[in-house]
Parts: sequence; C-alpha cells; structure tokens
Amino acid sequence: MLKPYLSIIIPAHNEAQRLPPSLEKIDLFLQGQAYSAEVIVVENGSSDGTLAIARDIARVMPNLRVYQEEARGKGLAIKRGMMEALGEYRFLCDADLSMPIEQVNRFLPPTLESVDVAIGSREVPGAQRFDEPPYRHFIGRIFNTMVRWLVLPGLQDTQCGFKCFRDEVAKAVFPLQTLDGMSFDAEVLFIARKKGFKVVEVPIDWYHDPDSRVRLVEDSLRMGLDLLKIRWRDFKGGYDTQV
Ligand SMILES: Nc1nc2c(ncn2[C@@H]2O[C@H](COP(=O)(O)OP(=O)(O)O)[C@@H](O)[C@H]2O)c(=O)[nH]1
Ligand SMILES: [Mg+2]
Repeated sequence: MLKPYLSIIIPAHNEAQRLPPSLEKIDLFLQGQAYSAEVIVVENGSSDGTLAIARDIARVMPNLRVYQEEARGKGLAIKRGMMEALGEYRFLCDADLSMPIEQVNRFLPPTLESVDVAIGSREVPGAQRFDEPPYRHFIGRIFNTMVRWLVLPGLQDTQCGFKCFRDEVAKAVFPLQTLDGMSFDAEVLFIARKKGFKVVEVPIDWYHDPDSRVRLVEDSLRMGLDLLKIRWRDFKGGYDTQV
C-alpha cells in the first residue's frame, strides 16, 4: 500500500453496536476528502463478536484493516494500531465518534500546519460539550488536575479519545509506551514532550455517550497509580532510549 496521508486508528472493545455505524460515517467522510486514508481497527477482549463484525465490514471497505490483541486494554490496542499505521498523520479515534468525524480536519494542514501532536480538547476556548452529566465532568477535572501536577503541566484535557500524531513523532514515541490501560494518553504525551515535540490542544465538539467501557472506580484508581508509574519510570531513565 502507498503511504496514505491519514491513518484513523480505532480501539474497539465490545463495540458490536457502535462500530458499524461509526465506520460507515468515517467511510463516507473519507470518500469526500481530497487526501488518501486508511482505517485501522484494533479489537481486544470483546465478548460480543466485535472482531467478526469488523472483519465483515473490511470485506466491503478496502482501506480498512482489522487487528486483534490477546489481552484487554485500550492502551495496548492503540500501541498496536500506531505500529501498524502507515499514514503521514495518525489519528486516534474512539469507536463512539463522540467528536464528529468531520472535525478531524481541524487537526491537519491547512487548518493546523505541520504540528507534532494535536490533541482534541473539551476544555480550551472554542470547545463545546453536549449532554455530559456534571459528575462525569467533575471526575475528569480531578484527574486532569493530577495529570497537570504530576506529568503534563499546562494541558487542560489529555483524556479525550481524538488525537493526531505526525508519523515521525508516532515512531519515536509509541515504542516507548508501557501503559496498557486508559492512562496511556498521559504517558505518550509525556514521552512526546520529553523528546522535544510540541503538543497543542484543539477545541472540539464533544457529544457525551453514556455507554462507556470505563469502569469508574477501578479505572480511576488504576489511572492515578499509572501517573506515579510514569514519574517513576522517567526517574529511572526508562524514557531516555532513542528508537
Ligand atoms: N481495543 C480496546 N479498546 C478499548 C478498550 N477499552 C476501551 N476501548 C475503546 O476505547 C474507546 C473509548 O471508550 P469509551 O467506552 O467510549 O470511553 P469513554 O468515552 O471515556 O466513556 C472506545 O473506542 C472503546 O471501544 C480495550 O480494552 N480494548
Ligand atoms: Mg466514549
């Protein structure tokens, strides 16, 4: 395959319901764009036939590739997708399309010129949130405060599921990623900054989807611990390797 301009990487765990309509929207959107693109789905740990459904869709969507990882974890799936991707820009995209896919162009030239890492943000001026219950927003703000104190000063929203990496940045950062779960974002952004790449926040529209794979208590505790792991690993020189 020739190097596409854009790779859209979708992690999918028990997404039998949400993935097919999202892939259809993405396919339609990409057909209307002047650039070339591929779509990569990485499934792991599903019990609802997500993998078979994604493979069925790949038969009629030639630019879709589907992969599977054995163990569960969004971070694990993202790392695999990033390693498989060929695009000049590599865009992480949640299966629920909480951000309308058309807004992917906000992360790409000519809207944003040659940015290293552009992250979708629900907290910077211009962003809008729809239908999010206040308690979920509040928990997100507590986590972000911890993220800013411990690993990523200045970034207002690191957990949004829509992020774009230039290929050179992805190749330098993702091989060093060690976190498999929901806090992989904080680690890869930390590594990117450490390597001297610039991270910018892009305002997006966010439509909250109450159907969530996040286990609020279990995942929140694990995510807090993960932030300490990032600091500890960095202290021990774990991110100093060049790849
Ligand atoms: N492959 C994979 N994807 C996951 C896993 N956990 C969550 N995801 C995906 O991560 C994305 C965000 O999940 P979602 O439930 O929408 O999280 P929320 O928006 O933060 O409530 C979706 O595309 C999920 O399918 C996992 O263990 N493996
Ligand atoms: Mg979601």
